[in-house]
Amino acid sequence: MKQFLSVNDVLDISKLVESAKAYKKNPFKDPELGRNKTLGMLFLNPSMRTRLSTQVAAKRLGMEPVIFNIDKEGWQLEFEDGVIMDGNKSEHVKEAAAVMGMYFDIMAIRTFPGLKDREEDYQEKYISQFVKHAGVPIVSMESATLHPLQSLTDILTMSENFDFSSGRKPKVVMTWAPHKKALPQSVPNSFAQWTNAWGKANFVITHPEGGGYELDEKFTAGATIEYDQEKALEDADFIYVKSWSSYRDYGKINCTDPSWMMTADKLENTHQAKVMHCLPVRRNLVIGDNILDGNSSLVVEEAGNRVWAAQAVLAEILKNI
Ligand code: AN0
Ligand code: CP
Repeated sequence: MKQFLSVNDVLDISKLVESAKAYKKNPFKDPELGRNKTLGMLFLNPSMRTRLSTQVAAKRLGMEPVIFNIDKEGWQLEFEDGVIMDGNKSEHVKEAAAVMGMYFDIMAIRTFPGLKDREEDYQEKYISQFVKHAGVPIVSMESATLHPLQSLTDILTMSENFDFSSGRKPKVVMTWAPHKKALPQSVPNSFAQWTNAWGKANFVITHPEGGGYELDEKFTAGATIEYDQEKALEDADFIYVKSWSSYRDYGKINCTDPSWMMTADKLENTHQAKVMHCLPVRRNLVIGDNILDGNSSLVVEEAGNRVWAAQAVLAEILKNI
């Protein structure tokens, strides 16, 4: 693997999942793979899980991770081409990325969307400039439109929690939930893209009708869209809860209806569905206490799996440099 920006960089999803499972069984089996290699981890936005799990994964492969909170500790970067830099931006990404590429063997980057200009966000203006100018493999730690380390983790978590030998496909339902803040579409886009590419589930997406919550079909094509949440959840094996801002009416919060919150009573007509969420989650706004404190929730186990997904991805890239 030469980079990890989306599922399209993965040759064989099942193999990558198996590799993650092998690291889960034996975290220290490849201590030499990353020896004398440095991972630069750049944060333009906050993170807990991605930062810590990727750092732990890198160390277990013998790599040295270096963290740079560029949003707080670095010079403000200019990303526009051909501008006169007489404002508050001190350095252009062309130099900054090229210089960091001199220091690191692999670079991992977190950069959220602005949620103002859809075209700009969906062109992945920020991460793509690092890909262009850094000259080293780039790993997405959540970009403007995708979060592949999260999605690989989610596929791993589902594959561990379903008996595929039954011959039945799991029903996976991704349901929208309300939120106070306008959130990126990255996690749901990416979950849809990976679940479709994985091909081992019957995949349904449910969100309010009206308000433009339909996601980019580039990622969702193949999934069934069902606007009635109750109907969507029938016979579900996995319920993937996520809040996102409107895609069609870009970046807007057009629905705050609390009846979309995921609560324990909604599990009644499911196949004892397991509930997933990427975290951080706002309790009793997105998911109720009666799920998060009960045994249908997979959220902590899921977050724990982030380490193995990151280790599998870094290992694949290390084998190629
Ligand atoms: C972010 C999001 O929805 O993309 C990060 C999730 C991993 N969530 C929040 O900002 C709450
Ligand atoms: N799920 C996830 O990516 O969490 P962080 O934002 O804490 O990294």
